[in-house]
Amino acid sequence: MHSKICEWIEIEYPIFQGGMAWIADASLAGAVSNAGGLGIIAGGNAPKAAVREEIEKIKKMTSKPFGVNIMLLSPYAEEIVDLVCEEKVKVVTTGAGNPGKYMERFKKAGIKVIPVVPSVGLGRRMEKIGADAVIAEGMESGGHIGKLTTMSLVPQVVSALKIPVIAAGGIGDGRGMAAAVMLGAQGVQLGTRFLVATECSAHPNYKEKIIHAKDIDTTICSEYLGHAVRVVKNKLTRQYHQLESAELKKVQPDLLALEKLGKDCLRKAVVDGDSEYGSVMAGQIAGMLEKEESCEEIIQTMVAEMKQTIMEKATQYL
Ligand code: TUI
Repeated sequence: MHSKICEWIEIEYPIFQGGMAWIADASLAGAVSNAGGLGIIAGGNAPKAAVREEIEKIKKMTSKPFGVNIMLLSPYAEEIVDLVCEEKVKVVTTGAGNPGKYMERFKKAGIKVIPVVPSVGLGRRMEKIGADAVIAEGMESGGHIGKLTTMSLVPQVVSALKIPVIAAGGIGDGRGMAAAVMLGAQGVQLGTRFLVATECSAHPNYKEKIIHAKDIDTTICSEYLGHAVRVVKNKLTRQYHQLESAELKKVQPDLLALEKLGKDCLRKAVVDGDSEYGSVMAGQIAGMLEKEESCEEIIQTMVAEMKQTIMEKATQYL
């Protein structure tokens, strides 16, 4: 497959695995890279030593390229920036903020920087300060999301920028990948689909919750606190929305009570397997997923379906 992104990063397929906090470890990222995609280790909210351990593990698993995602809301973001520069990681993706103040350090270390952007404005700023590509992520994604859908965001970012655009959000199979290509994307990033990979170490209850989810089973929480997060509906989200509507009626909202409910909930779901009172982050394509599969199977199926979709569906209009 000849995508600019593949040539630059030296990967076989333009398929990135999203850098999901608590989930994207060396086991998952290494399997994706070995299958010809770009595996990405999540910095998440982890400190430098923990992320360094994952980098050391992945280097033993694969000689292929991999990336590290820096979640910019993390209190450890600064030290993860140091780490990726020290380790000369090939690709860094960033999320949940503007990586502008770190750009010079990334560039000096020879790192390719691919920020996630939820809008054309941030995309333009990123291109101006030297980003190598951007990931345009729609609000169909799991976890922290912006306001636009992939269908609206991707073509607008593609038109506004000269650098390559990777599409993310709502892409769960080869049809979605074909659609992203039609919108002008040079590649795709998948989170939820890789969450149910056999090599993904998330708790079996987490995976089961996603596999059982239907199309309408995700919801958005935390908008009130400024960080919208898409998760699978459960007892926690019902409690959260109840509390949120009660708080909104008060003159002086008790933000702390809301924060308490959100705190530590992702770890509770991923590690402890509490899929009812934990935060089961997943995208809207959760309803498409029916079984666990290896990363190799996921990537091969995606690519075959994408080619078939383009051949069968797109060429009929020629
Ligand atoms: O970052 C993500 N997804 C995430 S991060 C995460 S951990 C978390 N948990 C609770 C609250 C907040 C974070 C779980 N999922 N995706 C990439 C992404 N980046 N989505 C949206 C953005 C984004 C938003 C605003 C990127 C830049 C941005 O810039 C604002 C600015 O400063 O201009």
